[in-house]
Amino acid sequence: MSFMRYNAVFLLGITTFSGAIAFGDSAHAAAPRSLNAEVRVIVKLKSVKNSNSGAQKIQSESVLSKRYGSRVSDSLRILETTTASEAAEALFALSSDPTVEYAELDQVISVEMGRKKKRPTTPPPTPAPPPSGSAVTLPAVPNTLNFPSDTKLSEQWSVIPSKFSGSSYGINVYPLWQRAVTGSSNIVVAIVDTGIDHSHPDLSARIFHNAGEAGALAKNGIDDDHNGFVDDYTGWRFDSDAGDGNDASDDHTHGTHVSGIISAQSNNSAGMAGISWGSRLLPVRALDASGSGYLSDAVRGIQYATAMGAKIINISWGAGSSSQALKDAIGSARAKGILVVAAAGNDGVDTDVEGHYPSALDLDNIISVAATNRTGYLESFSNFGVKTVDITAPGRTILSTLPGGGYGTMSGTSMATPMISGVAALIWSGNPNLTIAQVRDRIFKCSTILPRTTDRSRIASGGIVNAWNAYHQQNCR
Ligand SMILES: [Ca+2]
Ligand SMILES: [Ca+2]
Ligand SMILES: [Ca+2]
Repeated sequence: MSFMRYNAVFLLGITTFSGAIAFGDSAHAAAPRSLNAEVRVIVKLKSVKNSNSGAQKIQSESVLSKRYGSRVSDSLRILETTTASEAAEALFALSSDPTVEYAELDQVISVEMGRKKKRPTTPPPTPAPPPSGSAVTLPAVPNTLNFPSDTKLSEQWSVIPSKFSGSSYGINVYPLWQRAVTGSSNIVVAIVDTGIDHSHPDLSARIFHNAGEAGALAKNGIDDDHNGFVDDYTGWRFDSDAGDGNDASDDHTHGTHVSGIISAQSNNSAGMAGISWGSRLLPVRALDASGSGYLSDAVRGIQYATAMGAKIINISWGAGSSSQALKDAIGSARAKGILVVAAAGNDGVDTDVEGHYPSALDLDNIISVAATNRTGYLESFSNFGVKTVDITAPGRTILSTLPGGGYGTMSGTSMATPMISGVAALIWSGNPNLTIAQVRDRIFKCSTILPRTTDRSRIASGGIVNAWNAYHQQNCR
């Protein structure tokens, strides 16, 4: 067992707030909870048909609970001990138990929100520099940004044409919007994060609701669709500490910010524009108001998103230790054709050498994402790795939604990751039969080449995501 080391998992955003933000101070000032993952052991039992002993068949649930911990999902149990040494003893014993497939320590996951800065002033639109890298010719547009009609569009450097942003290294999604490629409601993107402010005016119409718990069924205290979750009409909160529940709202900031980047309501004369504003967001809360939670809760969140029919799962956090439970959950998502987009991390390190998970897991349904800035350079905070980091996307001074109806900018691989989720949602909206491999190929091979050779040597695809190219499979390598 190599899971004894304490490892924090961090949400990968660095916040800079702007505009009127209506959430309470406690939301982002709360001290991390005193979660103690060192006393929690994640236990996976062998399935009965694979168990040589068949021991599970003859053991009652009460016996199983006592020995292996309480069942928290179809495949996982959590054995809670009282001290770290007890947990270590339990791990040792479980490692030779023929009924156990594996056991590992749980991990604490917590938000990393440092480097707060003053509100940046929005630069006035400037003439674009000569195009470099991208061979796509933007269509002629009026010299004012009047489509989509969102009032903060001019602050979104990564999605507007270079003539307005002054950068040739945005994601080139604007010409798709002009041709009415704006995403399909059939594509559900699960946000496994701190929750979503589902009443935000730029998000409320974009939330996926469970039809099996609709109307009067949403509050009747009954699991009407028999999926194991009572009244999960608007997502689910996985919280081993405070208790699970059907309130997946966001009293931090991070999950709401990630969500807006993907599919904030657009062309509604208000706020911002999301990349794939026709697609829908499934709120899966696994981190709380202090930005802390257990990895096992996030694993359960991934299992839930898989069961609820998500096509894409956005993971803007990471762990320092590998986890078989995490790998299993993403492997099960793969079997259902689900793409997982994962942040490469904000440590400024090579994750080929220093592990970061799930971004560096060896699964072909994971796209790991580094962060670039408006000059197309890899950000100094961004992790990299020519084997473990696939692609880059803008992750510096990104405007998006915040709880309470607000907007603000954040920087981090957390913000670059939903750029890829949004572009993948657009690709699938117009090409629903593409496989994960085909979508990955388009995103990697049809990307804008990173302008610096040093950056190209650190990223597998060597590129910045280019939505137009990927959607049309043009200008590919
Ligand atoms: Ca239910
Ligand atoms: Ca119900
Ligand atoms: Ca809007």
